[in-house]
Formats: sequence, structure tokens, C-alpha cells
Amino acid sequence: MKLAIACYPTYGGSGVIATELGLALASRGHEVHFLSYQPPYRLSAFGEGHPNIYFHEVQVTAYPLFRYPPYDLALASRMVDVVHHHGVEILHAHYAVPHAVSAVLAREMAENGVKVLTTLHGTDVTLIGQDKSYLPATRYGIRRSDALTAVSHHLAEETRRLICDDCEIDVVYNFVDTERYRPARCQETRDALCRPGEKVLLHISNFRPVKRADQVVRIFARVAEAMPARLMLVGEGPDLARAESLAEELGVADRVVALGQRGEIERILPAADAFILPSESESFGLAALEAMSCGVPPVVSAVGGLPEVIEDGVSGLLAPLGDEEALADRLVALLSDDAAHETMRAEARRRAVEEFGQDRWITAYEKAYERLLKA
Ligand code: GMT
Repeated sequence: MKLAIACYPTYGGSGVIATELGLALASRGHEVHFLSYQPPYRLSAFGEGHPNIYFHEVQVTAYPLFRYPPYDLALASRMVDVVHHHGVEILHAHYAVPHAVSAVLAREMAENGVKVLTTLHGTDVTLIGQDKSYLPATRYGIRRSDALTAVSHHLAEETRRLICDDCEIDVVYNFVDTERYRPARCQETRDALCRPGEKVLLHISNFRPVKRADQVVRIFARVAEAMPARLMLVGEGPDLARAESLAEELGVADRVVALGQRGEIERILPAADAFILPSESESFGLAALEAMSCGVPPVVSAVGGLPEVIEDGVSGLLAPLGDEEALADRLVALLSDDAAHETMRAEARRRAVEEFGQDRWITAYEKAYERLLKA
């Protein structure tokens, strides 16, 4: 099969899933063409030189009349080139805004029967996709796609509620490479970042308001009152500075380490004792799944698709949105009980391997492509 994948190249989960999908499909013998404004970062790390992988940079030409150069048009035009020159049969748009719209436009321009599959990731439907500047275009891109997938049942339902109640949407869960993301002792990382005997809590995100980084710090401060502990913050974004100053206010700044943007988080994750994600909304929570795969229990708010990923009290802890006291109390209880903690570590790993292993969900995407080509 020959397909083109349009995605964001940065550290967000949608770009990660798109890239991992493309890499895995290429290893299965498919020809995969990535389109974006720069190579997706995981492609640079793992896809270098792969014979079935192509990267096509979307060039956005400046022009004196353009205050805002139209990326979506440049992407659609590049898609048409790739479809015509490489015989691409499927355009797979990851994140509807604007990729689905560009793909639908490219299909119309290509006039050769190329199909559009759009994978909805979350805020493309629930947040930015609802913005009145984008909603009609987002709705159009989604409705006019030839097939739709969503990364959780929750997101599929939200899409039907907010965008199109008659849309057929397959749920293809996000996945993790359980060989690369695996439990490890990580003593070196712990020795470098923590004092002996400390419990290590970890948060990874883009530090946008939806992630509630302030709550991460407040939960940590409660835990740090009860036991020696350290908080590692990985990633960058608008709320990181505020989280750091909150740590100062709460008197825990000396135990909070901001590690910045990191590429190989599979080397950091296994060093943690728990992963904190008190998000306001989360269609799936890929970072929590990657933590589980490393045997690190996630401690999360019970929102969006997170309850589909984590079984409360078994493979992680869930609490109502905003209830930092409940999350902190349950976390302290877990970290104070070595046997319970070990059991939950093992259960988190088991769930990641049994339900969200990469092979199963790559096959689900392959089947979705086959259905499209037969339609
Ligand atoms: O919406 C975002 O915050 C960005 C987006 C992304 O590109 O990472 O995240 C969404 O897609 C991820 C991959 O499918 C999901 O794991 C995240 O839960 C989802 N974020 C939200 O729903 C807030």
C-alpha cells in the first residue's frame, strides 16, 4: 500500500502516534510519505534512511500580501504532488485542524480516487475545532473524510455530539511499543536526579492550561509533606514558569526538577514511582500509557478517555476532576505500601502490553485502509 501521513512534527501525542504508525507500516512493507513543515521528531530519531519512508517538507511561501501565509493550502498542494508523483492511494490526516481539510481539498484537486482517512485526536474536536474561527472548516473536513477513526470511545462520542451525529467513527486506540517502553531499574537516572530514599513523581506534557500543571505541583507538595519525594517535570509550554513559581510559593522548589523537552523519554519514565496527569480533558492520555508500559502507575483525573486506558485501583489511580486532595491521599497510601505499589506497577505494565501493544493497533489501521480501498 502507498500512503501519505500528514501530522504535526512536534512533541504532541498526535504527531508521536502518526510517526510511530508510519514507521511500523514501513517495516511491514508499505510505502509511507510523511508531510509536515519539518520532519517529525521521532522520524528523525528512528526513521533515518528507512527505504520505505519519504519525508516531504511543506514549504509555505511568503508574499507581501500575506500577513498569515496559508499553510493549509500549501499542505493540500503538496499532497496533490505526492499523490500524483508517487501513486499514493490514501491520505491519512492526523488531527483534523487543518490536516483533514487540506486532505479533502487535495482529494478534490487530485481527481484520481485517492481516499482520505482522518484520525481525530482530541482537542481538534473538543477545543480548537470548536473555536468559531475554525468550526465550520473542521466540521467540513471531518464530514467529508472518507473514513474516520478516533483514539477513544469517549472522543468518538464527543465527535458525534459536537460535530456530526451521523458520522461513522471507528475507535482505534493509541498504542505503545512495549519493547522500547519497558520497566528498568534506572538507578543511574535516580542517582543523578534524586536523593536516596526519595519517591520520584513525574509529569510530562506541553504545559498548556488543559494539563493543569499547577495541580501537579500542589499534589506533589502534599505528597512531599508525607514522605521524601521529588518531582520531575518534562516538556515545555506556557504554564511551566507558573508551575515553577508555585513550587517556590509552596516551599518545594528545591525538590522540583524541570528537565525541559526530552527526546528519549523511555529512558526517564522507568525511573519514576508514579506519573501525575490531572488534566482537565484528555481524549486518551498517551503519556500515561507510555508510563504504564514502563511499569509506572498513572495518577490521573477521571476525564475523557483516561478511564478507558486505566482501571482505577488496579493499573493506576483515578479521581474526580480537580480533586487534588483525593489524588494526593491515594498516592501517599500507594507509595507507603511497597507490596501494593509493586502490584500496581505490574498491573500497569500488564494492561499496556495486553490492551495497547503496538502490533494490534497497527493492524487495526491496516484493516481500516483495506476497507477504504475496497469501498
Ligand atoms: O490536544 C492536545 O493537547 C494535543 C494532542 C496531541 O497532538 O498530542 O493531544 C491529544 O492527542 C493525543 C494523542 O492521541 C492524546 O493522547 C491526548 O489525550 C490528546 N489531548 C487531549 O485530548 C487534551
